This record gives sequence, structure tokens and C-alpha cells, in this order.
Amino acid sequence: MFFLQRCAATAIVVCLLVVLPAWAIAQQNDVNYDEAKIPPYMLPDPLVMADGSPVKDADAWTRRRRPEILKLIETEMYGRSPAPRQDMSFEVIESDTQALDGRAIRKQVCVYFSADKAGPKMEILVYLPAQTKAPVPVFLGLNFNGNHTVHADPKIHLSQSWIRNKGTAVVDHRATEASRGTSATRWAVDAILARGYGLATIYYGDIDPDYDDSFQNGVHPLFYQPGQTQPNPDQWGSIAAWSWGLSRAVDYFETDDQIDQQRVAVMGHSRLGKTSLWAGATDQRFAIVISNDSGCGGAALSRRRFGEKVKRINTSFPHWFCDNFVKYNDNEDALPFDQHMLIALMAPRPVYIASAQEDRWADPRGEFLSGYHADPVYRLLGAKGLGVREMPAVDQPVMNTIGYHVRSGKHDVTDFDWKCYLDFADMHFQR
Ligand code: GTR
Repeated sequence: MFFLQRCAATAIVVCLLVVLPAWAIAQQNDVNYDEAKIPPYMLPDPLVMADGSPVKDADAWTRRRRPEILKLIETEMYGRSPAPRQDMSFEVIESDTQALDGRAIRKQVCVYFSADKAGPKMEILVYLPAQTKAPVPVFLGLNFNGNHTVHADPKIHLSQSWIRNKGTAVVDHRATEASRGTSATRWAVDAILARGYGLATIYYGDIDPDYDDSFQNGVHPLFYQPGQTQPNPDQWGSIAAWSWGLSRAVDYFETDDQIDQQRVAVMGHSRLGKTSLWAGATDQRFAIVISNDSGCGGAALSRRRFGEKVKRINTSFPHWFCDNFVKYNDNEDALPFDQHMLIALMAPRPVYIASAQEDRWADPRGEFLSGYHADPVYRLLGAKGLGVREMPAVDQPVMNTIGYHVRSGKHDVTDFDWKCYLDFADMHFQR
């Protein structure tokens, strides 16, 4: 019997080793998925200054506490980003008023981050509803696999940047025609256009390829001081760099009179949801901020230590945050903030947090709670906040100034998610 059990156990271990990819095994070690095992924790109060004095009114929030929190999160977590260079420029390199069988205007715009047109540079793919007269509101989001993957449109430029080759950690892999449209289910282009919005998207690897090379490629080296070879411990990691790229897209929108730069909603999924939150915190030109399944380092409270934790994310992705963040590995209680304070930095602008029921790695409840604990800041500023005390049922969105839903299904972006974001934008953009 014992022998049989041992054989079975060995078989299971072998199966795990053979069948499961390394990351899945890593995710199983030392991961808590049990609410009862969450250690007791105290969240810092967003309405109390670091020196212990209370934040009594909107003015004190705006002038004192908000800058204080922004600085703390910047210094200890994502890292400080530079101002754009004076020699940045934009070029519309392709446009068509009859795209998608006449349903859209398409533009492809190159943003050169310096005078050197060889790069680093990023390409923004913009679709606007056809016959656009007045400036239109747009959703802006980074994509994971190249602009050409968001729609099968054969005119989208094939990405020329480094692309992750699925299943292989880091290889120099370039896009092929076969990948056209392969991420289309995550980008509800037709629904967005039909509801009168534009969509702008950028391949995140144009800004900084997503692997740890000590910041030798991407935008970082453009900003090194003489003799500097990598960011200081409080300077930008990759998430901050991707967020910075989103702000550069808004710089372009300010030059395009078909785009309403007062009504830009920034949206991102997973690591790019972390990115959209940091973009919304650092750049108040984003009128709505949307985080889809952003998890640890995004909307989920770090102190819950449920699913992915600070140490795991800093180990798997050492380039995402600034080096100061490593201090909080297995040391979440020492953080002078938690992610509800990141959400509060959006206030009083609308923010939407979305979770997926099966995405326990991202801690759906921890994502909800960050909205819940940001609510007092919204109310201090005269906005509605979240408006509920309990997590809503699956597939039942709540929409006030803070929106939240937990969708059935897995870690992904679906048409349901997009329908919620469009409804939320209609509500806040008064359409
Ligand atoms: C996972 C990571 C998450 C999330 C996700 C993604 O491996 O642990 O924090 O960002 O990747 O971006 O797809």
C-alpha cells in the first residue's frame, strides 16, 4: 500500500514536472488561497498625513496628502520617470479614412522619443469612427504582442520590435504575418467604434522590451546622466516606463484635433493594468482609469498576501518595479502605503477595477478592497466613490465614480469587460 502510494506520488510529481510550465510550479509554492490564512493587517489611512495629522478637507488632500502619497509610491515602488525630451517628435506615417470597410479612420503615428529616428520610438495605432466630425473620446491601451495582433486589418504595420516568443523566456523573436489579429478577442474594436469612441493602442515592447537586461534597451538609456548605466534605486522600472509611454501618446493627442484629449480613458490588462493605474496616478490628463485583472502591484492590496505576493513578483520580474521595492519582500507591513492609496490618487476622476472569478493569483477580493478603501478620499472630494460595502455578485458590475466587477471566467479581457468600460465611459463622459 505504502509502495503504491509512493508510486502514485512519484507519478504525480513527474506529471507536474513534465506537464506544467515552470511558472505554474513556482506559483504553487508558498501561495495562499485561503481567506482564513490571511495574516491580520492594518492599512495606512489615506486621510492621515505621514506625520499623523488628519487631512480635513479637499484642499489639504490636493495640496499636501496627494503629493505626499504620490512621492512615496513613486520612490518606493514604481520609480520616478523623467520629463519627455525636448527633441521628441510625432509623425503620422499612415492614414486611411476608409479603413475597416469604411467603418473607421485609421492612423499610424510614430513617436520618436529623441531626434534619432532610428529609435527608441513607438507606433500608435488609432482607429476613430468614420465620419468623425467633432473630436472623439478615446480608449488608450498598451498591447502585449504588437499592434497588428489587435485586429486582422492587413494594413496595420507588422511590429518590428522584439516580441516574446510564447513558451520561451527571452529570444529575439520578430512578428510574422501569421500573428495578425491573434489578440483580437481582447480588443472590442467594432463595439468601441459603434459606440462612438476611438481606440488607440501601442505595443508595450516599443517602449521597453519586457525582460530583465539591466535597462540597456528601451527608453531608459535615453535619460542616463553621464556615466550612469542603469536607473538609481528610486528611478523608473519597466512599468513606470510603459506608463510614461502612455503619457507620450496623450502628448500626441494634444496635437490631433480629431481626438478629444479631455476624454481619454486609459485601460490595461494584467501587468498593463498595473501600468494603466500608474499612468493615471502620474498623469491627471487621463480622465478615466481602467485596471483589468491587474493583481499584485496593481489594484490588489499587498498586505493580504493572497495569490501573488511582493517577493514573488520582484523575483519573477525584477525589472518591473524600482529597486527600492525589494525592501518589502516578505515585509509588506513596512510599506508606507498600500494599493488603495494608488487608487485614491485617481480621485475624483472615475476609476474602474475589474477582476475575474478564476483569477485567484490576482486576488479579486483584494482588488475590490482597494476600491473600497479608496472610497473615503472620493467622498472627501465630493464624488460618489464606490457606493457599496460588499463585493458584488459575479457578473454584476457596480458603477459609481469607482466602478468594480468580478466577471466569471479566467484572467483575460472579454467583450463583457469592454461592455462595462463603454457603459462606464458613457456615464462619466455624459454621452
Ligand atoms: C503574471 C504575473 C502577474 C501578471 C501577469 C500578466 O505572470 O505574475 O502579476 O502581471 O503575469 O501580466 O500577464
